[in-house]
Amino acid sequence: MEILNTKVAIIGAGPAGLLLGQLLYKAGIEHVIIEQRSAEYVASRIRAGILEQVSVDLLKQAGVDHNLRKKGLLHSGVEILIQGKKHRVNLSALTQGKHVTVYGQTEVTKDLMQAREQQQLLSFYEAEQVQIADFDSQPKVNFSYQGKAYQIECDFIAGCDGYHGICRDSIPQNRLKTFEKVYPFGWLGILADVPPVADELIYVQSERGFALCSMRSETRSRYYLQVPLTDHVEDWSDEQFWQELKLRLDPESREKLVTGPSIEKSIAPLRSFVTEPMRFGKLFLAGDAAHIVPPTGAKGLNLAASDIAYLSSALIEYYVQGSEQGIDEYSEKCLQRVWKAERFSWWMTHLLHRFESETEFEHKIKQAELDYMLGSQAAMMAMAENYVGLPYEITPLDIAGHTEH
Ligand code: FAS
Ligand code: PHB
Repeated sequence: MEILNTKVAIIGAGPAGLLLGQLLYKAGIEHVIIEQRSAEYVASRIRAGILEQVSVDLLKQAGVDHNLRKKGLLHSGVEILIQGKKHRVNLSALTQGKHVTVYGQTEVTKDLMQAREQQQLLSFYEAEQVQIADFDSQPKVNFSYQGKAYQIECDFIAGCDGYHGICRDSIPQNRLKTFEKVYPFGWLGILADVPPVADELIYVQSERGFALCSMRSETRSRYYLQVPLTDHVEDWSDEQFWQELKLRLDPESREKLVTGPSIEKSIAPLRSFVTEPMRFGKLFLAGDAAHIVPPTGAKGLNLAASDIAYLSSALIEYYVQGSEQGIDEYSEKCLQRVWKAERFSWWMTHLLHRFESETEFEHKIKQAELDYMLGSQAAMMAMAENYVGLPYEITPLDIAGHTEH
């Protein structure tokens, strides 16, 4: 067995793990990333598409925003289509000029991976039998890589291994509490090299179910349909997808919709999930390893970024200033922002999706809530400030203004 020593062992090379690695590198803090999948697989995953301004600022501080500044699309509003009528939510006017940036998680991941490779930082892709131990005293990560056994001894472990990872499951059940809500439907998503149907996103509430018209660029579109959990992606031909989407759109959008062959098509289940706390001795959970939101509010990727903003600042404060304050406050600070995003994502999902179990009274109440929101400056302001992203409790790297690279 080969024994390696480092300060921080990061498990998982998704956006959370890669961004943490990049911020620690910028502060000169030694770390290693251990990832179970191949680099090609990680770089090919298609997921989120919307970045909050605070996430964009963090990627800039990490020094990986070159492509984002060139290719990211600034959006100052979104459309909500209710029973065939479109309503524009002017995000910028409602939030003193804030906006969101359309830039795929796939691109964020590639930018972070490219920076990591250029900086020649240590990453173990296709690691097997990854296990963590002693995270209360002398943290260790054991794994095999290319047939050889490794053990990493470190000061801290960052569990960035997503919802299905091993870090959360390595914590004794009596030390954590989880909260979960599973939704009775999924999102069938399609990616196609066709121009988007509109300049901004369209969130659709229709009698046939939710739909979302999004994009990755001016030539690549991303669409979603609410589908029953019993559906399988092979049940849906491209043609059937486009037909169903048209039935949920307004006449103008239906007319403008450009269809084409899918380059990716998949069904994602929807759940709300939170782990409390997010810190266990010298093990920190971050991103999907700690929480999941239904994608309706475009918060999943952005919550991973805010966890990493807090964790990177806490670790840099520890190594640069010898203070444990950020580490001690990590879990509480993350969870304050996580639960607000959980609420907003649940609320948007509740309002815009069709629930078979809904009574007629509940349906009328939902329509009244939407009607009130779209007619009230105050209610729209509340929706807009959550959608563009709530502020961080700290300015990331305030503490870590100390950068080595
Ligand atoms: P990730 O899951 O991205 O990364 C975890 C990494 O850990 C993976 O690379 C995994 O291979 C690795 N790993 C797992 N187990 C391991 C082990 N034992 N050892 C080593 N490595 C291990 N969010 C949105 O905002 N909008 C969306 O539209 C949206 N769509 C989504 C669609 C799908 C199908 C999924 C699954 C998620 C979607 N999300 C969306 C949420 C998504 O973007 C996440 O919030 C984001 O990927 C979180 O990043 P990480 O926390 O890094 O977790
Ligand atoms: C996406 O483009 O993938 C996307 C955009 C907004 C959402 C969810 C997903 O709310």
